Amino acid sequence: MFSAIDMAPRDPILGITEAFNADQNPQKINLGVGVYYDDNGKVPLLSCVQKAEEILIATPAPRTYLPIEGLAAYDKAVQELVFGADSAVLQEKRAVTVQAIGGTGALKIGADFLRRFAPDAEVYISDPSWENHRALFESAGFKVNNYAYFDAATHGVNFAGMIADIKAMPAGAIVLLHACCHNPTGADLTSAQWDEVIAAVTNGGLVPFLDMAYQGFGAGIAEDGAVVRRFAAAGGPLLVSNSFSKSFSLYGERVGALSVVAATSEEAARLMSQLKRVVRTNYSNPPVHGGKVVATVLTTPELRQMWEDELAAMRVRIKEMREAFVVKLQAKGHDFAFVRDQIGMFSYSGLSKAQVETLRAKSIYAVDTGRICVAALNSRNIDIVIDAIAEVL
Ligand code: PLP
Ligand code: TYF
Repeated sequence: MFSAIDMAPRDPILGITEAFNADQNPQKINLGVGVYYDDNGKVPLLSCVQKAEEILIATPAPRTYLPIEGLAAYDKAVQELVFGADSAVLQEKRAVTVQAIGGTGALKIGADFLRRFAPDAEVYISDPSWENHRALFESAGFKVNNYAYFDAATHGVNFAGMIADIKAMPAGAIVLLHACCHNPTGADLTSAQWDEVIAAVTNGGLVPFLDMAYQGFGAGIAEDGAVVRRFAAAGGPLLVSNSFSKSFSLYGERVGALSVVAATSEEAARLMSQLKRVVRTNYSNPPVHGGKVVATVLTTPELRQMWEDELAAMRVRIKEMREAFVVKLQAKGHDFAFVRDQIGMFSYSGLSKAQVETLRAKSIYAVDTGRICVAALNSRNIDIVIDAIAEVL
């Protein structure tokens, strides 16, 4: 029966890393995958994580199964981070949170849950969006549509198109929104534009699903989370997936969570029972280590401060690289000022597929769409990248 099975297409982003790894050039640079590297080009191991692990090692614990919904201290800390400890949804016990296998796992639990209770709804994702959004919701059985998002002419958001598309969605449609640091474009909405989106989503009876994979990489932890709080305050159903892959540099530990906001605490209890059913039939219960590390950091004041400082340093370094990128290209006569206005790890650079291919021949790897990971630039490689881009322009 296996002889007729075709080769599946490669993930376009993770495929770049494979090509990069195979490249023998010692000067090679990977601006493809969305990973934060420090100025030495290394994926950091945060000090707050190391300290939390020291605490965990000093108090050895047996590796029993976690509850289906995950570590209680983790779920609580996630809720407070995402919604704010003093928010009405938490005071009124209307939010439920399950620990998930990264942000991807959170999206998958949400998709399977929605598919069970809204089988006829269609899903809308931004054009463009993270590659896996479409695949995840399609594999859960949904029809996935795009809403207008990026304007290549301005390198920013096509807000008129976006809001018109949202207003045209049928009631009950599921609209996936990037809470901050849009992947792949780096173009975010303004606060006033979010007001309009929240009103359109609420008035249209849509189901918002906020994906927050980069909290803290935009304007700050609370600032980036503000959109979630505003949606929660608007009433109505709400799903939120969040990931600590980037903000804790814990990619391989797979730490994320799905939170769902209900109308009442009684409804919340029913939702939780159904979320647990989804988890149980997928992988039973989540792994222990990453959740413990994150919970320890978030609930230990000294470590929490350390994390906030370390995350701020990552955020500031990315902004410095954006600035350097703009200034250095300006000096060569090229206007990339829009890169300064984009936010988070990525920029849609406007480079064409052909230009990206020419860069690749110089061992500089970007995504075919022109997406570059600004967080992979550093003080040693930026001049090499700038020279190469200036040449291909
Ligand atoms: N959502 C977006 C927008 C992302 O960019 C990512 C990146 O990996 C994810 C979700 C998935 O997060 P994780 O790597 O924790 O599964
Ligand atoms: O967009 C990115 O580069 C990150 C990492 O299937 C990633 O979100 C990319 C592709 C993928 C999983 C993670």
